[in-house]
Amino acid sequence: MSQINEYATLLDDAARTATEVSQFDPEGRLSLDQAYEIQAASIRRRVARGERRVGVKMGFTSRAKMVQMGLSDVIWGRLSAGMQIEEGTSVDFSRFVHPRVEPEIAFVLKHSLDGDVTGPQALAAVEAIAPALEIIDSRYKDFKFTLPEVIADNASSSGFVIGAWRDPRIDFGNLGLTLNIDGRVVQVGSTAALLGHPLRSLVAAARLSAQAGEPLQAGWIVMAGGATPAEWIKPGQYVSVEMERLGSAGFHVRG
Ligand code: OOG
Ligand code: MG
Repeated sequence: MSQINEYATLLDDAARTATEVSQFDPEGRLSLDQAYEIQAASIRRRVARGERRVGVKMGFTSRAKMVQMGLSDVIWGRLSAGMQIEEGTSVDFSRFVHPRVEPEIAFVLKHSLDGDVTGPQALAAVEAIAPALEIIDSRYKDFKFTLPEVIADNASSSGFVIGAWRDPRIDFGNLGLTLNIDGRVVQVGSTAALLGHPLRSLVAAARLSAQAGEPLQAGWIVMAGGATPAEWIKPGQYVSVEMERLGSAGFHVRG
């Protein structure tokens, strides 16, 4: 087995069985291309098990996230249907290693988006926008990793929750938001934290996906990235995002 497939299998097994693994590239020697190859191979394993590809997630698109994780390059990962958690439902804590949650904004596309597009072109392809939560769950011990390692690990993606879809003509460039746990506000932020405007995250998603030979498709979801630092979650909690004008989205963590 090639080393790429070996790491892809290691990470896919870790995600599937909610088991942590040791860092395999603590000095960051793998190239970013190799890291994305590992990610692609690990997602191929999910697809081979019957999971449908449903979109893309962006990472480190806010300063808050870059600072929290100590990395400053925008990264991306692949979303599959198995990662989606129905809004308002419960998710089993045992499905995760050491999950964290972060507030995001999600796009769903009505047209494909190929390569270099402008903000207005990207917006014209958006069917709807929604408040969203991402559950990130690094497969690495202690949630510690280098840039190639987190890319290989599908940018820590584990679950996502999407609230009611809204009209994308709402000006979503600077919407206030809170992350709440059991009704307590634990993070405050704005959609402007995402590269200055979340649309820039969609433009970057279009470029990076096309570069990887997998341009954004009609019907796909794009998660724009965490607008605040992520928070640990625990069994028994109710976690929600409340976003100005767009409403809320939440889920329960079952112990
Ligand atoms: C990597 C994933 C980053 C975001 O929204 O910035 C990410 C991590 O923090 O473990 O999903
Ligand atoms: Mg995220």
